[in-house]
Amino acid sequence: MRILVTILCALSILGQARAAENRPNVLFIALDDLNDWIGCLGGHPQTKTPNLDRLAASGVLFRNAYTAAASCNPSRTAIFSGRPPHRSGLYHNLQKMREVMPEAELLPQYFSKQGYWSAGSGKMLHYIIDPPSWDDYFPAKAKDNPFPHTFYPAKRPVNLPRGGDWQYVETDWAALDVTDEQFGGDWAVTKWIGEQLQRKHDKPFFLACGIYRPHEPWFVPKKYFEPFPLESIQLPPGYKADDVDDLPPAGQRLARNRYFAHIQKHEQWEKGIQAYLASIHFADAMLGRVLDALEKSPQRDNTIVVLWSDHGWHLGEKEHWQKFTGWRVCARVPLMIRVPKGAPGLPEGTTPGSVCDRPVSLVDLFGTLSDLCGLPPKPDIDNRSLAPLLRNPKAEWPCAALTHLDKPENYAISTQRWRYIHYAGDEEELYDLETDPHEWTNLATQPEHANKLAEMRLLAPKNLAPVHQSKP
Ligand SMILES: [Ca+2]
Ligand SMILES: [Ca+2]
Repeated sequence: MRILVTILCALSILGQARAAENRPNVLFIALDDLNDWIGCLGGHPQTKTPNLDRLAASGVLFRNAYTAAASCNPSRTAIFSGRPPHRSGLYHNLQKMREVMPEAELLPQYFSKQGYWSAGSGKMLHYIIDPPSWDDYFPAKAKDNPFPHTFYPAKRPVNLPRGGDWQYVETDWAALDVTDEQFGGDWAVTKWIGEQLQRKHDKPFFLACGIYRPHEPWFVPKKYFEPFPLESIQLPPGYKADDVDDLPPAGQRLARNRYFAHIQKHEQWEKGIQAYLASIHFADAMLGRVLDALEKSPQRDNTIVVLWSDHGWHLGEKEHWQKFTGWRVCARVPLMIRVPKGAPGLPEGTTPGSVCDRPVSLVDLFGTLSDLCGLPPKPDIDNRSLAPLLRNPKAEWPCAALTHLDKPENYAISTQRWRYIHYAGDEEELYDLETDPHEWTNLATQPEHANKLAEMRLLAPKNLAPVHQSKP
């Protein structure tokens, strides 16, 4: 009897191992601070992103994907924990993830426990690795530093003078006289990721590639500046001079941060745009190295590829420079997903060249990947899966996407056509994307839109978690 039980146990373990072996790999790629200035999203006419475009063309491109939060830390924490800010209480960059959610099992650890090898490189969480969540990390899991060595000019700032203590030290731009290899940083990250894709694995992998550009500073090798001569630079298509006049006071305060005025004062608006385009072009080239490595990999036809950015970025739209806002230029993100045939949650795989306009949130990537890979749903999160949209991008989708700003009462809600922004004190904005894709006309105060405004209010999140306070 005991022998029989032992044999059955062994067979069961073997069966589980075999099920894990047949599961698809996941290549999880993040870019940092990338808005819609990529070819296939059409955000800026001069941008050069052949590799983002080829990845989008090979799977499903989401054109109405939104971040759960408009800054790095809460956005990334929501993606990795599957819990949005109004459930976790993590709303802004100064909060420490492990103080807010000490026990949370993050995406890579969840995959690891299900038989995957989980590894990563570069920025995935907010300037930490969180070592217990991973089986391996480059450059050094033990040091909890996600960044390989990166070249920096000796004398700083290079171009944009410091405006004061309020100015982020990395807001600066320059074409560097170095090769990609000498620059290091994302080049080293993508080299290591490429090596992992090429080598043999005895388990399926969850491999996370964090490309840091176009995050500031906008320093990249000079060849990436060359396609964008300064005299040719076009201003952001979403800029309108008197755009903030129809915003409520909270919106106006948020819009007019000091950066854009400072950059204009020093006549560097075009230089900044040029450097952002160059940084995107560089990030795209680094992505190309990863996609090329996957193409040559024995795992090519058994790997799900997901690419996202943690939030968008303003370059003068609404007199704003940076992030932290609820407008579409900041809340909307690139998202593309390619699923190979045979994935448990989508056996037919995705159809190349698909485009989806349904409003989706990055917080659903956790549930989506569990579903696609045939893992059990995680017990303590919503587990909404985007698989129905990956199967049919025009499928009915009764969900709106929620984007939080820095506190519970400040948020934006996105449906396919409408956008609603709410600030503490019940100040509101309403936009119709069908007639106004750049959100130039705030309809919240116009009586003929009162019904739509009331409809959007009904989508507001309930039972908002307070901002989690660290223990003294
Ligand atoms: Ca970011
Ligand atoms: Ca306006």
